[in-house]
Amino acid sequence: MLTIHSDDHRLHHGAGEFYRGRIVPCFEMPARVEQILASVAGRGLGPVVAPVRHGRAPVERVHAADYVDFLASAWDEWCALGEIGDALPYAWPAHDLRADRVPDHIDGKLGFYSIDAAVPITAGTWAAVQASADCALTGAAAVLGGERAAFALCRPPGHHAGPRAMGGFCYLNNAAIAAQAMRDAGVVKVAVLDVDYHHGNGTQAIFYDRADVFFASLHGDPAVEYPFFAGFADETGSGAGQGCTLNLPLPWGTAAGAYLAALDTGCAAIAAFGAQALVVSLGVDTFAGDPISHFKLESADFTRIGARVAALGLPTLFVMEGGYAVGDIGTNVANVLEGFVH
Ligand code: SP5
Ligand code: ZN
Repeated sequence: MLTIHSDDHRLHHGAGEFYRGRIVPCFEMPARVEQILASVAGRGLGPVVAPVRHGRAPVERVHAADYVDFLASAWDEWCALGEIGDALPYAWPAHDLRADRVPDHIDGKLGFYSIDAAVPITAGTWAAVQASADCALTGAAAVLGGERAAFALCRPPGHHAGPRAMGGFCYLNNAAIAAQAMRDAGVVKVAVLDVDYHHGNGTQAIFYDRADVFFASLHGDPAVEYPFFAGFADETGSGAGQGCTLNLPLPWGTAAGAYLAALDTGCAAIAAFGAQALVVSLGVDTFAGDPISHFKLESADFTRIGARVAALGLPTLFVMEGGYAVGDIGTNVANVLEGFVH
């Protein structure tokens, strides 16, 4: 299987994120990708190639242009304040506040264009974010070109980023950008299967009212888990997209048996939808040893996930999302890919 990877991910390394009243060191760190790359190479999973630059056009097929402008200029606007640390938001247009106008000041923009304070912007963030999207787009092109599957080793991740908002370590929604690129290349029906521990609220929002992209997600119950405000079972799509969103929230402590049963439900729905290509939002933060999550999958279970995804028989693009047990992340990701191939 082809892996697409860029060293530019290292340009994004936030110092901290806001959590329970304190700034804590970022869980989403460059070492994650280095570990995955080492495992992919060690298992002999196939060639690793650099991404091709695709520019803003395919990004703006799923994100608003003003949001992309914000990401591109946020660091410079922040530095103009004289700040030397990372940019982080602290005020949001929630509930009855004015969400119909974009603030002029960067502090206001950071809140307007975000859903939480786990998205530090550093000097190299925009370069890394673009490279991450390019990995997904290059992977999509490979699959469109006839590859059975490809693995976009994206960092930063993407599935919490909506049309006009960053959040949960995500800036551009790499999986959604890739799925849209497949649509634009003529694939009539595309499915996104999100197996990250957290609900892919951004991906869901991007495709919620559409009948051409099916979104299925297995995740920690948002009643007790980030992102808290999306991912419930009664969210099933709207308008033409009614029935094209499937949320499978699972309780804390979920282990392989219940997880794989839910995965079968998700895969059956994707098959029934008639998808012709598949994008997998691949998070391995479902691992029992993950420091921020509460599922109980063991490393061997990831092989079984890969095998079940392969059984769909679809051209498949894996897009890297979360997973924070840095010592095990390479093993777990390689297990999914190996399970798919064998
Ligand atoms: C892509 C992805 O997996 N994003 C996850 C964003 C999760 N944000 C909430 C983090 C909560 C951190 N909890 C720390 C627990 C330490 N014991
Ligand atoms: Zn996650």
